[in-house]
Amino acid sequence: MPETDLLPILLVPDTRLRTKCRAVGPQDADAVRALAPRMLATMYKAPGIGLAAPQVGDLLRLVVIDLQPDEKPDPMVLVNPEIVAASEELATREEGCLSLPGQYADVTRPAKVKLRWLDLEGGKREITADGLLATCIQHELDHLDGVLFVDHLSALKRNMMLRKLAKELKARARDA
Ligand code: K1U
Ligand code: ZN
Repeated sequence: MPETDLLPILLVPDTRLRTKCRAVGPQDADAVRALAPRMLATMYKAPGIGLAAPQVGDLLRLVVIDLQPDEKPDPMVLVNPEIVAASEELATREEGCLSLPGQYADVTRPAKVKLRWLDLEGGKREITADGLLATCIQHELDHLDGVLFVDHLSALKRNMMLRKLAKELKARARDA
Protein backbone atom coordinates (compact mmCIF):
# COMPACT_ATOMS: atom_id res chain seq x y z
CA MET A 1 0.00 0.00 0.00
CA PRO A 2 1.50 3.43 -0.94
CA GLU A 3 2.51 5.80 1.92
CA THR A 4 -0.18 8.23 0.74
CA ASP A 5 -2.89 5.73 1.69
CA LEU A 6 -1.76 5.77 5.31
CA LEU A 7 -4.01 7.66 7.71
CA PRO A 8 -2.86 10.13 10.37
CA ILE A 9 -3.42 8.74 13.89
CA LEU A 10 -5.18 11.20 16.23
CA LEU A 11 -3.47 11.93 19.52
CA VAL A 12 -4.88 12.81 22.95
CA PRO A 13 -6.50 15.34 23.63
CA ASP A 14 -8.35 15.20 20.28
CA THR A 15 -12.05 15.19 21.22
CA ARG A 16 -12.88 12.59 18.53
CA LEU A 17 -11.09 10.07 20.78
CA ARG A 18 -13.70 10.82 23.46
CA THR A 19 -16.78 10.34 21.24
CA LYS A 20 -19.11 7.30 21.24
CA CYS A 21 -19.03 5.87 17.70
CA ARG A 22 -22.14 4.93 15.74
CA ALA A 23 -22.91 1.47 14.39
CA VAL A 24 -21.90 0.67 10.82
CA GLY A 25 -25.02 0.35 8.64
CA PRO A 26 -25.65 -0.94 5.09
CA GLN A 27 -25.13 2.62 3.80
CA ASP A 28 -21.50 2.48 5.07
CA ALA A 29 -20.54 -0.73 3.22
CA ASP A 30 -18.41 0.97 0.51
CA ALA A 31 -16.76 3.38 2.97
CA VAL A 32 -15.87 0.53 5.35
CA ARG A 33 -14.46 -1.66 2.54
CA ALA A 34 -12.22 1.28 1.54
CA LEU A 35 -11.29 2.24 5.11
CA ALA A 36 -10.40 -1.20 6.54
CA PRO A 37 -7.30 -1.85 4.33
CA ARG A 38 -6.05 1.71 5.02
CA MET A 39 -6.49 1.15 8.77
CA LEU A 40 -4.58 -2.14 8.54
CA ALA A 41 -1.73 -0.49 6.58
CA THR A 42 -1.63 2.36 9.14
CA MET A 43 -1.56 -0.14 12.04
CA TYR A 44 1.26 -2.24 10.49
CA LYS A 45 3.30 0.90 9.75
CA ALA A 46 2.91 2.42 13.26
CA PRO A 47 3.59 -0.42 14.32
CA GLY A 48 0.67 -1.62 16.43
CA ILE A 49 -1.44 -4.70 17.06
CA GLY A 50 -4.82 -2.95 16.84
CA LEU A 51 -6.47 0.22 15.62
CA ALA A 52 -10.00 1.58 16.05
CA ALA A 53 -11.72 3.83 13.48
CA PRO A 54 -11.99 6.86 15.83
CA GLN A 55 -8.17 6.86 16.09
CA VAL A 56 -8.12 7.86 12.42
CA GLY A 57 -11.06 10.26 12.79
CA ASP A 58 -13.88 7.98 11.57
CA LEU A 59 -16.56 7.74 14.24
CA LEU A 60 -17.77 4.27 13.19
CA ARG A 61 -17.79 0.96 15.12
CA LEU A 62 -14.93 -0.57 13.15
CA VAL A 63 -11.70 -2.12 14.49
CA VAL A 64 -8.72 -3.90 12.96
CA ILE A 65 -6.45 -6.27 14.92
CA ASP A 66 -3.40 -8.36 14.02
CA LEU A 67 -1.23 -9.71 16.84
CA GLN A 68 1.29 -10.99 14.24
CA PRO A 69 2.67 -13.65 16.63
CA ASP A 70 4.95 -15.16 13.95
CA GLU A 71 5.27 -11.93 11.93
CA LYS A 72 2.95 -13.40 9.24
CA PRO A 73 -0.06 -11.11 8.60
CA ASP A 74 -3.31 -12.52 10.05
CA PRO A 75 -5.64 -9.50 10.01
CA MET A 76 -9.05 -9.35 11.70
CA VAL A 77 -11.56 -6.69 10.59
CA LEU A 78 -14.33 -6.26 13.15
CA VAL A 79 -17.52 -4.49 12.07
CA ASN A 80 -19.93 -3.62 14.92
CA PRO A 81 -17.99 -5.79 17.41
CA GLU A 82 -19.66 -6.61 20.75
CA ILE A 83 -18.39 -8.35 23.86
CA VAL A 84 -21.26 -10.67 24.76
CA ALA A 85 -19.62 -12.37 27.76
CA ALA A 86 -16.62 -11.66 29.98
CA SER A 87 -14.94 -13.90 32.57
CA GLU A 88 -14.98 -13.12 36.27
CA GLU A 89 -11.31 -14.02 36.27
CA LEU A 90 -9.15 -10.93 35.71
CA ALA A 91 -5.75 -10.50 34.06
CA THR A 92 -3.27 -7.64 34.29
CA ARG A 93 -1.20 -6.77 31.24
CA GLU A 94 0.87 -3.79 30.13
CA GLU A 95 -0.95 -1.67 27.53
CA GLY A 96 0.15 1.06 25.16
CA CYS A 97 -1.87 3.15 22.72
CA LEU A 98 -0.96 4.70 19.38
CA SER A 99 -2.99 7.77 20.44
CA LEU A 100 -0.83 8.19 23.59
CA PRO A 101 2.63 7.54 22.14
CA GLY A 102 5.32 6.44 24.61
CA GLN A 103 2.86 5.89 27.50
CA TYR A 104 2.47 2.40 29.01
CA ALA A 105 0.72 1.09 32.12
CA ASP A 106 -0.57 -2.15 33.64
CA VAL A 107 -4.34 -2.47 33.17
CA THR A 108 -6.59 -5.09 34.81
CA ARG A 109 -9.49 -6.44 32.74
CA PRO A 110 -11.50 -9.69 32.33
CA ALA A 111 -9.09 -12.48 31.32
CA LYS A 112 -11.46 -13.98 28.69
CA VAL A 113 -14.12 -12.45 26.47
CA LYS A 114 -16.63 -13.78 23.96
CA LEU A 115 -16.73 -11.46 20.93
CA ARG A 116 -19.36 -11.21 18.17
CA TRP A 117 -18.90 -9.11 15.04
CA LEU A 118 -19.65 -8.86 11.34
CA ASP A 119 -16.94 -9.45 8.74
CA LEU A 120 -16.52 -7.31 5.61
CA GLU A 121 -18.98 -9.54 3.72
CA GLY A 122 -21.62 -9.09 6.44
CA GLY A 123 -21.10 -12.62 7.85
CA LYS A 124 -21.71 -13.18 11.58
CA ARG A 125 -18.57 -14.21 13.48
CA GLU A 126 -17.88 -15.21 17.09
CA ILE A 127 -14.78 -16.19 19.07
CA THR A 128 -13.75 -16.61 22.68
CA ALA A 129 -10.39 -14.95 23.28
CA ASP A 130 -7.89 -14.95 26.11
CA GLY A 131 -4.33 -13.67 26.61
CA LEU A 132 -3.12 -10.68 24.57
CA LEU A 133 -6.03 -11.01 22.10
CA ALA A 134 -8.59 -10.57 24.91
CA THR A 135 -6.70 -7.49 26.16
CA CYS A 136 -6.42 -6.01 22.66
CA ILE A 137 -10.13 -6.62 21.88
CA GLN A 138 -11.18 -4.84 25.10
CA HIS A 139 -8.74 -1.95 24.49
CA GLU A 140 -10.02 -1.46 20.93
CA LEU A 141 -13.72 -1.76 21.83
CA ASP A 142 -13.18 0.84 24.57
CA HIS A 143 -12.03 3.25 21.80
CA LEU A 144 -15.46 2.85 20.14
CA ASP A 145 -17.03 4.25 23.33
CA GLY A 146 -14.52 7.09 23.75
CA VAL A 147 -12.67 5.25 26.55
CA LEU A 148 -8.84 5.18 26.74
CA PHE A 149 -6.68 2.70 28.68
CA VAL A 150 -5.68 5.48 31.11
CA ASP A 151 -9.35 5.66 32.21
CA HIS A 152 -8.81 2.27 33.91
CA LEU A 153 -6.07 3.76 36.13
CA SER A 154 -6.39 5.85 39.29
CA ALA A 155 -7.02 9.57 38.68
CA LEU A 156 -3.52 10.27 40.07
CA LYS A 157 -1.76 7.90 37.63
CA ARG A 158 -3.96 9.01 34.71
CA ASN A 159 -3.29 12.70 35.28
CA MET A 160 0.46 12.07 35.65
CA MET A 161 0.53 10.19 32.33
CA LEU A 162 -1.58 12.78 30.51
CA ARG A 163 0.59 15.65 31.81
CA LYS A 164 3.78 13.77 30.80
CA LEU A 165 2.36 13.13 27.32
CA ALA A 166 1.32 16.78 26.88
CA LYS A 167 4.87 17.86 27.80
CA GLU A 168 6.45 15.34 25.40
CA LEU A 169 4.16 16.34 22.52
CA LYS A 170 4.90 20.04 23.17
CA ALA A 171 8.66 19.34 23.09
CA ARG A 172 8.23 17.25 19.93
CA ALA A 173 6.32 20.11 18.21
CA ARG A 174 8.99 22.63 19.34
CA ASP A 175 11.84 20.47 17.95
CA ALA A 176 10.06 19.74 14.64
O1 K1U B 1 -5.31 0.94 20.05
C1 K1U B 1 -4.13 1.20 19.87
O2 K1U B 1 -3.71 2.32 20.05
C2 K1U B 1 -3.18 0.11 19.44
C3 K1U B 1 -2.44 -0.52 20.61
C4 K1U B 1 -3.18 -1.79 20.99
C5 K1U B 1 -2.82 -2.46 22.29
C6 K1U B 1 -1.52 -2.64 22.71
C7 K1U B 1 -1.23 -3.28 23.89
C8 K1U B 1 -2.25 -3.76 24.66
C9 K1U B 1 -3.54 -3.55 24.27
C10 K1U B 1 -3.83 -2.92 23.07
C11 K1U B 1 -1.03 -0.83 20.16
O3 K1U B 1 -0.83 -1.59 19.26
S1 K1U B 1 0.27 -0.04 20.98
C12 K1U B 1 1.73 -0.74 20.21
C13 K1U B 1 2.01 -2.14 20.62
O4 K1U B 1 1.49 -2.61 21.61
C14 K1U B 1 2.92 -3.00 19.82
C15 K1U B 1 3.65 -2.49 18.79
C16 K1U B 1 4.49 -3.33 18.05
C17 K1U B 1 4.60 -4.65 18.36
C18 K1U B 1 3.91 -5.18 19.43
C19 K1U B 1 3.06 -4.34 20.15
ZN1 ZN C 1 -5.46 2.58 21.84
